[in-house]
Amino acid sequence: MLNKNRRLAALAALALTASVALTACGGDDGDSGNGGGGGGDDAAKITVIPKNLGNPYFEASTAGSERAAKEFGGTIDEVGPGSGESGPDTQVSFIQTATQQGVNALVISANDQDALCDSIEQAQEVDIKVVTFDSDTSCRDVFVSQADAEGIATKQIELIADQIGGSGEIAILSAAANATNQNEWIKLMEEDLKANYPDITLVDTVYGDDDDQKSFDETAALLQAHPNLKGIVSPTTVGIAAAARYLSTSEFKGKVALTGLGAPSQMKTFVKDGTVTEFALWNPDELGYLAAFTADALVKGDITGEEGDTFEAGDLGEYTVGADGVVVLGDPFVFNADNIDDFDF
Ligand code: RAM
Repeated sequence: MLNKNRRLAALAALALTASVALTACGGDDGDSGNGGGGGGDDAAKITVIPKNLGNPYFEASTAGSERAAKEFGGTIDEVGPGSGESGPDTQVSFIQTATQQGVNALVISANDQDALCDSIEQAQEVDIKVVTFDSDTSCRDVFVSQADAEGIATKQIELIADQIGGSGEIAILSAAANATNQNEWIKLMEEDLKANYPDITLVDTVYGDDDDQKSFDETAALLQAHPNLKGIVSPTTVGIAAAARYLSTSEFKGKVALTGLGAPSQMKTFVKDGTVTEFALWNPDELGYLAAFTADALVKGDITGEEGDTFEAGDLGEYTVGADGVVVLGDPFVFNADNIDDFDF
């Protein structure tokens, strides 16, 4: 079965190489100039489905996917649920429509681990390649992970532990209760706390659904419910920005620590005004860039998603598919007052 797939993939790769060679002979100068990438009939058509639209994090990742598509000569179409719509099956209809349209690949940050699988499997049945990025499902060809999940979790606990002096009550303000990525990080953060930080107590975990207003309100409620709270960890760019906005004009500014995963462009003000000292993230533009190159490699048959498969991802260089079909972008990065001006995503 695998061999057959490999043979088919090899044939597809040959056919594509031939067609690329023909296109090249046609004298195209390589710059299609149409924002979502160029490409002729053989160009990979990729539909990108973020968790929701209107989130600067996914605007950056989609920009990265578009940049990649321009380089490899494919097209990107971004569709997805509206801002703050993070329910388990909010992405199903977009997967079904893209399948009917006969795209070559889907690149999805999943709102739920399992709820998308029927529609994803229907897409795979008609040979659409499925890449998840940022937030995984239990069904896909490859998951492009932003960083090692354990590293993401322990980095956030290390940051909050430092900021509260190693002891006291903390709470987590997460995204949606069904989010695969946040739930995995939360589980790993809980384990790290138990094993390594006996003096820190996690008193509450609340969900802002990656909706700015809900995250803001949940922050206010947390502070009211836990008068001894010393810190908040928010492993979502939407949550941490909303929590920072709340804290920055409240009596808790500088008294209750806040860290987690933030986009530097959204956090700059709050680092400068002393609400937040340090937080972490990776580059979402690079994540989208790598996810699109991964989809293209699957479509071309350069990889099948098996451990050990290697492919070139433009400027980022060569990547290898690891165990369970996971490709890891790199390590998380810590932002603070010394470096935040150097970043614009
Ligand atoms: C939000 C989303 C995304 C997550 C980042 C850190 O933008 O929940 O899935 O990876 O935060």
